[in-house]
Amino acid sequence: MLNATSPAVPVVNNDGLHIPAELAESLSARQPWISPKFLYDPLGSKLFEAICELPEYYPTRTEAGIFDLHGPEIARTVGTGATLIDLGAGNCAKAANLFPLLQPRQYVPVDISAEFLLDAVERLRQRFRHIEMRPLGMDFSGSLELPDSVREERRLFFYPGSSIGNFTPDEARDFLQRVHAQCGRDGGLLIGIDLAKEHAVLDAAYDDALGVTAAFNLNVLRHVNRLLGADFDIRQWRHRGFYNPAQGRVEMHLEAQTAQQVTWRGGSRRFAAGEWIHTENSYKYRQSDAVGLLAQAGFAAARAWTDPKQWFAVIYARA
Ligand code: AVI
Repeated sequence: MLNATSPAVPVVNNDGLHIPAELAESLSARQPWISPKFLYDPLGSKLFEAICELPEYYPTRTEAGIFDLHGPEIARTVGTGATLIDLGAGNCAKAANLFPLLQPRQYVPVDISAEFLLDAVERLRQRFRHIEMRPLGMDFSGSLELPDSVREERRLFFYPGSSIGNFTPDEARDFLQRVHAQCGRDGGLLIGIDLAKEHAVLDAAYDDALGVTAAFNLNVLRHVNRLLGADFDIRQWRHRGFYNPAQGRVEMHLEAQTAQQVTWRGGSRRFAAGEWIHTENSYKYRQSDAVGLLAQAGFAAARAWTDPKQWFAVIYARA
């Protein structure tokens, strides 16, 4: 079990003392919600890996296609030999695919799921012995203070997969401002953005036939049971995932199948049958709006690459 003193993956900004209070508060709200960061315990991270393999879940494949097609040009644009800071690195596969092109001097994968990250980095170290790797187990959604071990020269932040869509646009701008502040003078950000598209494509991507996304969403209740000492009965809840056109986002919720009382350390709540817990938003952007957001966050000139269907964009924004 990793903890804050683990030498392999220092866990920072992940103050376990505050997590139960944060969860108890969001579950007690008039419209209950659970932060999407709690989707990523070790099993949740594995389920997300499986989602990325699903035929319905196009973002991972589409983004990889953009890198396959435009990789050399992207590398020429962003340059080589940088400190590559991979936000939400997960299994590190996306960054690792780019190592031959980007040739990072130092690789800093950052993820809230520290155990999962450590396993991935151990495997990666065998393959890329010449790259210095400094994994960080860290919840970077609220603050992005990097330790001194992260080189300051030529910081290239990598934020693929359109994880930016899991923030509201206001939160996204604030987050991008924090990234910009950490970039340094000659740094930049290489970011993946899921673009607005046909609603049926989005509905299928977030409610797949095999039920993997349902398992990913329901697993958050198991994680909450552990973190909060709660007694959610997973069988009493159902996954909902769909595009909300009024908000320009996909939403995930969990719907109570029966009326029930859920208890946790220091609190409890009654859920009516049919009541929803909101677990995730995934905003879909127009490319011009995404570029505008980056500009608002302080980034200068941006270059974008997209796929033939214009479903996804990879954008490089210079600090
Ligand atoms: C991590 N993030 C970009 C995913 C998304 O598409 O919003 C998480 C996800 N949720 C359901 N499926 C995938």
